[in-house]
Amino acid sequence: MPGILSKALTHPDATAILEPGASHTYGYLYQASLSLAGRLLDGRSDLSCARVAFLIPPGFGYVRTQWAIWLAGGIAVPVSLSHPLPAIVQLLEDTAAHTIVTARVFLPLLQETAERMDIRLLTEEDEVGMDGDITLPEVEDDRAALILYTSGTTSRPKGVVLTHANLGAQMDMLIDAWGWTSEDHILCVLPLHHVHGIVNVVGCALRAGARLEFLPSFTPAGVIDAFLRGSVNLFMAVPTIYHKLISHLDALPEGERQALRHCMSRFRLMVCGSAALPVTVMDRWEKLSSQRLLERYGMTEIGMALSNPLHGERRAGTVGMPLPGVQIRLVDEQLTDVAAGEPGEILVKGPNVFREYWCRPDATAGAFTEGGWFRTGDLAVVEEGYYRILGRLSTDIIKTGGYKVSALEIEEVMRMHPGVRDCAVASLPDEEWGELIVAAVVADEALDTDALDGWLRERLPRYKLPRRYLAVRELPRNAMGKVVKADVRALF
Ligand code: MLC
Ligand code: AMP
Repeated sequence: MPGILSKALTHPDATAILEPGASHTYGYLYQASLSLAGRLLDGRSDLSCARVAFLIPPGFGYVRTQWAIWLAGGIAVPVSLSHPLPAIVQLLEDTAAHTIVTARVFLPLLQETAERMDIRLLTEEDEVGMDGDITLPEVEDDRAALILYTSGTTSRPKGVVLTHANLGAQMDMLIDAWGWTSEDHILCVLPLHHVHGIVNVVGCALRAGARLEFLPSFTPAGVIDAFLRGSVNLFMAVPTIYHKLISHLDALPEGERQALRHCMSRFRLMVCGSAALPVTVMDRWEKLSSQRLLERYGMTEIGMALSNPLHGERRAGTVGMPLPGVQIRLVDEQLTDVAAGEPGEILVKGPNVFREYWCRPDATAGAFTEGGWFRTGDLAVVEEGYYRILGRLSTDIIKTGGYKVSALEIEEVMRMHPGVRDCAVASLPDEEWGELIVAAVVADEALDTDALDGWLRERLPRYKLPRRYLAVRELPRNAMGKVVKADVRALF
C-alpha cells in the first residue's frame, strides 16, 4: 500500500471527511477507495503507472478516487473543474490517459471524447459492493503518484511528476513545521488540481488523521458560515481569498464582525501562500480575526520550501526560512552563490523536489543545475534569516488569484483567432488578484473584444482569460524585434 495512505488506517473510526450533508470515517474512506481500486484494476494485478485522469468536485468522491488510483498502482491526474473541453483533451493526450474517473454530472461533457480517444470512462458514484477481497499491488515509494500541470516559460503547460516519496516528504515537513495533529479540523475551499489544495490541505489533513471539511467552491459567505459552526481551527488560502473575505467582513454590521473575530481568534493557525501576501492584507486580516497569517512559499515542482515559523516572529513581506529537510541556495546568472544580503535566483534541493516533467526530458534537464539543484526562476534576498521574494526571472509568467498562467500560452491561443493578426499578453498589478491579465491586440478590422472574449472562454479556463483588451496598430518591440512586455504594460 502506498506509504502516504497507511497512516490514515491507524484511526478507522475517526471522522476523515465532512461535506454538505455527510461525514465519513477513515475506515469508510479506505473501504470505499478499495472497492473503487478493484474496479480500476478490473482483474489486473497492478495498474503499473497507467495514468488515470479524474474530474471530480472537491469532496469525498475526489479523495476516494485519488486513493483508489494510488492503491491500484496508477498515476493520478486531477483535471480542473474550470477547464473547457479542449484543455481537458490536451491533458488526456499528453498523459496518454488510460482511464477517466468522473462524477455522473460530467458524463455528457466527457462521453464522446472518451469514446473517440478509446479511454475507459468510469463514474465514481456507481458502486458494485464494498467487499474487501481485492489483492493490491506492492507500490514502491519511488513510484510516480501524481502528475500536475503547470504553466511555465513554454506555451504548453508541462506535467510535473511527483512520486509517493515526494508527496510523503512534502506532507511530513508541513505536519512537523506547522504542528498538525489529529485534533485539527481544516476547511478546504481551494481547487484540487494544484499543490496548495492537494498537498497542504487535503494531504496533510488526512496524513495527520485530522478532520477535512469541504465546501463545493469558495464563497465568502460559505467560509464564514463554516467558521461560525465553531469546530474549524485551521485555514489555508491564497491572498485573493483573504482579500475577498476582508471585503465581505468589512461590509458586515459591527456585531457580526465581533462575533466572527471571537470565533477566528480561537483558530490554531491560518496560512497564506501561492502569491505574494500584501502587507496591507496581512494587517487588515489580523485586525479582523486576531490571527497573524503565516506566509510561506512553494511551487508545483517542490511543494513548500520556505515558511515563516509557527512559533516566533511571522515577518510581514517575507516567506520565512527553509522548511526542515529543504536546502536553498541563492545564485546569480552564472549560477554562482551570491554574497550574503544580495539578491539571487532560488535553487532548491531535497526529498520534496519533483522527479521530472512528464515526457519532457529537455525541459527536465534544463530545470536542474549541476548537482541536482532545481531552478525556481524566482528571485529572493535574505534579511536577518528571513527570505523575501523579489520577483521572477521571466516576464511571461503571471500569478493571478494564486494561479500561475503563461502569457505565451494565452498568446498562442489568441493567435488562432481569425481576426487576431498579432498579440501580446502582460499583467498589471492588482490589489485583489495580485496580477491582472491584459492583452494588446493587432487586428485587421475593428476589434470586437466581447466576441474575442467569448471565443477564448471556449478554449481557456476562466482564470487564464485576459481581463482587459487594447487594440493597437503594432506591438512595442526592441531593436531585435522582440516584444517588450514592460512597454505593453505601459500601454494600459
Ligand atoms: C475570476 N475573476 C477574475 C479572475 N478569476 N478576475 C480577474 N482575474 C482573475 N484571475 C472574476 C471574474 O469576473 C469572474 O467572472 C468572477 O471573478 C468569478 O469567477 P470565479 O472563477 O467564480 O471566481 P472565484 O471563485 O471567486 O475565484 C477566486 C479564487 C480562485 C481566488 C477563489 O481564483 C482560486 O481558487 N484561486 C486559488 C488558486 C490556487 O489554488 N492556486 C495554488 C496553485 S499552487 P467571469 O464570469 O467574468 O469569469 C501554488 C504553489 C503554492 O501556487 O505555493 O501554493
Ligand atoms: P505554481 O507553479 O502554480 O506552483 O506557482 C509557484 C509560484 O508561485 C512560485 O514560483 C512563486 O512565483 C509564487 N509564489 C508562491 N508562494 C509565494 C509567496 N508566498 N510569495 C510570492 N510568490 C509566491
